[in-house]
Amino acid sequence: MSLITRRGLLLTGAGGLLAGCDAVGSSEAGRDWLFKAEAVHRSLQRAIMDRNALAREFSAADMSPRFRSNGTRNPDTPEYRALAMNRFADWRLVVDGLVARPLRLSLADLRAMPQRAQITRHDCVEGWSAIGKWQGPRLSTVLDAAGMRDSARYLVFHCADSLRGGAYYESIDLIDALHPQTILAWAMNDRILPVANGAPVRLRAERHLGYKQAKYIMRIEAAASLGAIGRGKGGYWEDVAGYEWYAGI
Ligand SMILES: Nc1nc2c(c(=O)[nH]1)N[C@H]1C(S)=C(S)[C@@H](COP(=O)(O)O)O[C@H]1N2
Ligand SMILES: [Mo]
Repeated sequence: MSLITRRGLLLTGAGGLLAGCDAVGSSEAGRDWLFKAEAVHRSLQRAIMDRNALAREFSAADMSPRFRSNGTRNPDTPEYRALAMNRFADWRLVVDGLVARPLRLSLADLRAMPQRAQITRHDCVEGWSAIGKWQGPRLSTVLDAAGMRDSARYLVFHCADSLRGGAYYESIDLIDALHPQTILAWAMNDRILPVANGAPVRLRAERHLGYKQAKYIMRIEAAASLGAIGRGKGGYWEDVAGYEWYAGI
């Protein structure tokens, strides 16, 4: 119930405001109303929501025949092209910031860790969903290896691509970072993750909307706050378009 209502709000709210042609969103009063309704929903949802609850998992029969790509389809920088040419053998995932042991992990390192696979539904605020299968180590396994410091509150995902507003990045808090379904996916639908969907590794934080699922991850930074990163709102779309940082579903 809250899920459907919330999603409805996100679509008519954020989408309408962005497009600038939504009847409610285009008037000053309507805008106030939308933001107030949003805030009420957010606090209600937080009050009744178990942050550790699992997102629904589906069976292989439910998988979408095709999982589309959205946003960047190829970072297409000289650095990324060189990495892709070599099938990401030279890529290293940097894990740094507020950690005891900064890491540089290869794809082989990530594949050697205990793996989790999950078939889940991805929901994009632009109005489409797809069910896909994801596999990779849990983010918590990687964070355990790095040893997070007590001062760490957020994990920031720095991506290889840039859109018009600058470099893509995203962030989540520790509850989501340690959630069992939060994984660093290097495989999708039983194949190596394609470039269009975020190769070599993307985040799957299954209790969140699509824009939180950072693709093309180059670096994971443990941070005490988000204010000094990007334009301070915790993510690319949060910074440039006012998307909510907490995009729980
Ligand atoms: N680095 C990066 N991550 C990203 C994006 C992007 O443009 N760049 N788009 C986001 C959005 S809005 C969605 S819906 C999903 C799309 O994932 P897909 O390309 O696998 O469909 O990735 C998210 N993560
Ligand atoms: Mo999206």
